[in-house]
Amino acid sequence: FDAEIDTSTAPKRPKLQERTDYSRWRMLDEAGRHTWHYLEDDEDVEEWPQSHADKYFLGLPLNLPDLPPVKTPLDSVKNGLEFFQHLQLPPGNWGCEYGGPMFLLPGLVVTWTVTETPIPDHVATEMKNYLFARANPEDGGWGLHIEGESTVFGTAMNYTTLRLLGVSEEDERMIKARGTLHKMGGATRAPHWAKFWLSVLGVCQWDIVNPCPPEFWLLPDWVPFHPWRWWIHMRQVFLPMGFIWSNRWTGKITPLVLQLRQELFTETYSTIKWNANRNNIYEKDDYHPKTWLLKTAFWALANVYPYFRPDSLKKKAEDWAFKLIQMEDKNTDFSNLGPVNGPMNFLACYIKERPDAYSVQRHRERMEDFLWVKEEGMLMNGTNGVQCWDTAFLIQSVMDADLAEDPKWRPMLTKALEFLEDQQIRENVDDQPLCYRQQRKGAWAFSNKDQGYAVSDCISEALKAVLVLQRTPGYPTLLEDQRIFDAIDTLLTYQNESGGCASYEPTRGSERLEMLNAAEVFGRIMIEYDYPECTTAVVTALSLFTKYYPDYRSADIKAFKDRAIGYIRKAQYPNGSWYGSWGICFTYAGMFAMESLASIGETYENSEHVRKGCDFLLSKQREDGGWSESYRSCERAIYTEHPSGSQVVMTAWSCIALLEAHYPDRAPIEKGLKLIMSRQQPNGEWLQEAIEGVFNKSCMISYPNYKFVFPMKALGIFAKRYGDIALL
Ligand code: LAN
Repeated sequence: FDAEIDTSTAPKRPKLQERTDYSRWRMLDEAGRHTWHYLEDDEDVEEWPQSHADKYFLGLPLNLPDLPPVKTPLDSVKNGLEFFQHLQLPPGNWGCEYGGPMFLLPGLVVTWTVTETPIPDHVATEMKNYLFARANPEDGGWGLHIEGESTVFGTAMNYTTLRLLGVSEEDERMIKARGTLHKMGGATRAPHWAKFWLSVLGVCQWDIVNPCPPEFWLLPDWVPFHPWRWWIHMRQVFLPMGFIWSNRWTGKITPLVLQLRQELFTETYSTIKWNANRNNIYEKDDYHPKTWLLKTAFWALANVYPYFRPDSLKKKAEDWAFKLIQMEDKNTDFSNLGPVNGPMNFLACYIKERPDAYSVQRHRERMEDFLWVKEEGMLMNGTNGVQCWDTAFLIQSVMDADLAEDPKWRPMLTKALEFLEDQQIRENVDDQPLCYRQQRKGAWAFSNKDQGYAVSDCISEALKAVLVLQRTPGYPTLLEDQRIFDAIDTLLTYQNESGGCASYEPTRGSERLEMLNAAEVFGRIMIEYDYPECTTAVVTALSLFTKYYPDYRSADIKAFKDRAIGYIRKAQYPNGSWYGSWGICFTYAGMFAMESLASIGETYENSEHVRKGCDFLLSKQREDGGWSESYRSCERAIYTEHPSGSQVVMTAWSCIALLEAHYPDRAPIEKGLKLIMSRQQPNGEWLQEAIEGVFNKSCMISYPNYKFVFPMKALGIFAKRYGDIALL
């Protein structure tokens, strides 16, 4: 391989330290764009002091005073707010780490490496620390997410990442991880995405990657499996992946790449049969085994199609795919939909345009938006933040506690309202039909408007917050009626035939497309599905809207709600529960379901569905008054307790559900709230417990602000309903 080796221009590898100096990290929030900065210069440190939020995120002591002891639910909410207000960021929003998935950093670090982007020492140091902190203690490997057992995906990719960051192969932790990887069969048994990244890096050869031809994008739109019909996360990853795959592009083969070829496999590199390993996958990585149809299609695409693939067609497909990549870049100002397609689009631009092109530079800058520093080190977030989502919930919690009119919280809430005002998406994207985007005018995204992807429930939650808060005495009307109507118009485009709502778009393809799910590690990802949480959030928002604007599109809204409620009833399991797809799991969906049913007047007294829902939740309440649900619930679709006992967040969700249901006996609710209150710290905070969120059934993701917003919401609703009576 000597001829291929190129050491001349390879970027110098970062110098790793044990730790960085945590008093030098700062998080900058520019209108909801979060980036972390390491101040090497002492003068900068003085000029830009660390905020409470910085310290909190970094796990440094805040030294906030103890607050008066709590007796009543509102005492507890007030103490919670007292603490949480310190974490509000200058534009008015809240921030948090959004970690969990363990497959994101590798894509970024491989992209940085092959695009010869220098990795600052402090970044490499803290990424290394995070990855080691999150290695599984027993075997030193990594799983798909932070709570998962070791897989080839997690272990091969994070091992490679650490090597690219400058860790020696002789480090004891690396020896252990390598042993685990080899025990699982080595990187030839990795799933598709890992094979893709390792081929980009030059550690695997492209023949090991199942085909992802960009020609799919040239199919006429009526074709039932055209990518425009796929779930947006799948098609937006498939897009740059197809472009890069078609180019069979590989970075420079450096000595480190050659070393990795020795480290990642159980066989000698030169004897590996790349073709033959395309479908080789370690059992634990194979959450969604490929269907015979997909395997046959792959076989034909790999063995037959190349003989019929004229260069002109290849070029046409690549060009069109690149145009679509450019539209995505333009529409998001290079933020991109998420942390998987972000680095891939970056690489596609690097391949197609000059390394010093604007697109490459801007992508390089945008990578920072995904990074986060916490006490364990630096990680890559699942999105470019949780800004709009968490801010909307915080506003709702304060309103539910009837504290919005208290002058004490007015400045905080006014800022939060200003943030949501600023983040409302005002226009549809350019070339909307051409790049298959959904209407978004008037909507909110989950993170910020730069990313700009509307989501049904993100619109709903933000809208609820804005609607009520700006009608509360003492608050400005920042969104005039037309802007509210824009949000409603967009929201009303989200309904499926079934009456349910999905996430980013109404469902565009058949469930049979799941037969083409090639990602292996995730289930049910190919199309949009109806989600109880999304549907219920939309219903609640529409109900609230009609209270304020009874005349606007009232017939459409009524029809929408009737059909949505039909879906919600149908989606209830025979045992009375609803399956949650984005939070863990039945307690999360139960809360949304009860809220939405309450919003149309259905409560324990008059609804069989609500009664069954309450009975289900009550059957899961624990001795200590709390609820505890493990992420295993999501994988198994059966309520599963978390081994570490009651959890504040799930207890709050269940209490909110029972309160919304007007469950007649307040004793179990009081018991739950007592548990929540007893877990509150003297300074008003709640501590992090088990992970709260999930996606694609198998991958967990953290929502650290849930431990604030939902307990406060539950306590607030209780106080409003029963009075602020002493519970402790
Ligand atoms: C999210 C985060 C937010 C979440 C809610 C708004 C909570 C949900 O109700 C609707 C779906 C949505 C928007 C959602 C979809 C999938 C995301 C974007 C994520 C779980 C965060 C990370 C995940 C994304 C797919 C991660 C990248 C992985 C791939 C498989 C591409």
